[in-house]
Amino acid sequence: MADKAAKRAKFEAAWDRIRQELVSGIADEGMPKDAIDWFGKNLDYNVPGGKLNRGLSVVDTAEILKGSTLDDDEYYKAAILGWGVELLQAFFLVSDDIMDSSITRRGQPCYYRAPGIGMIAINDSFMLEGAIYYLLKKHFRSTPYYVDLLELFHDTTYQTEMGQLIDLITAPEDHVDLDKFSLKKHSLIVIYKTAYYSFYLPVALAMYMNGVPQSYTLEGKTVEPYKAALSILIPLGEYFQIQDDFLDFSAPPEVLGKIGTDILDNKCSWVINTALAVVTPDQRAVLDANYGRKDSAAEARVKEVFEAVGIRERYAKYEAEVYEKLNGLIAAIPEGPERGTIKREIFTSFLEKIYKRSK
Ligand code: DMA
Ligand code: MG
Ligand code: MG
Ligand code: MG
Repeated sequence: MADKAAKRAKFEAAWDRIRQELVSGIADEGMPKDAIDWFGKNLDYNVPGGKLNRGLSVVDTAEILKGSTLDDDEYYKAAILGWGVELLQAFFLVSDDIMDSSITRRGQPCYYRAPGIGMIAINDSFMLEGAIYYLLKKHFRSTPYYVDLLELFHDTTYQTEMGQLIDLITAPEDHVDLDKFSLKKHSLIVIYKTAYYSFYLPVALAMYMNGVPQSYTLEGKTVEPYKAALSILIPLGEYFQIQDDFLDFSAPPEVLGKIGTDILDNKCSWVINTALAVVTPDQRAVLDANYGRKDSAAEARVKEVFEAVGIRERYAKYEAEVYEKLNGLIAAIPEGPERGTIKREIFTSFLEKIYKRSK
């Protein structure tokens, strides 16, 4: 398999072609030049600049399932699905940054804060979502799995929106009540807002594209491959969002590409929940008085408590344990040499993309 940089370059080259198709698509609708240019800038600002873990996982999974290199047509199809996930991610991030009052993303101002954009970002986020269905119709309408792709994108989008809803209403701006938080609540939030679209979606898309059926028999046992995939990818996604929460508190913004806002935003993050479980009454009083206040001095006092209870060591311990646990779950997946069946490498390849990440 090609090395990481070459894979990324190939996937990015497919984006140039997809971008061209999308821009031509709105030109064909008769949109004026200023609208076509605006849409092109929306795509350029929001779609290509991320880590591309989600998009690349579609291509990687498609290749693992096929068992050999994808031909040009297969590669482009997988890349369209991969960039579809990246478009969905861009749609969520543009709106998430408005709702979270975030400042920077991918090392530049959040889109709604870029010059001349403002609340037009809301409609631009909808157009990023619409672009997915334009591409699916154009390239997959005549395939037997078109409806599966549509349903998967729709269902996953709805699940993510439910997750964003519970994330936001658990973090009211005007009323801090740390008693409302728990690791159980956190788990529900992150499974819905992150795990389905970031982990299950890319793998399931590649499975549909490769004709993986709903069930098959392996060594006399019935396997339900989409359910088996979900049973690994949901805990994997939970781990990924716990990393996101920890990095929000701990990572230098110039490495992370974004300035953390979870403490100011009163978010029910892994960090606050882990601290709440071990604080002294005095530390708890500091958290009650300072968490979720739109004030950087209050934020600094919260961070001091996080350091004092050893959040960094607790996170390192969590990461080591969850890595073991996930590898155990992956090892238990039934696997055979047959084509059209799932392989453990799909999941190890995804896990290795995120293990010990620093951004
Ligand atoms: C991420 O939640 C979830 C979605 C659907 C974007 P978040 O606000 O923690 O993400 P980030 O830290 O990237 O703003
Ligand atoms: Mg956010
Ligand atoms: Mg958010
Ligand atoms: Mg975050």
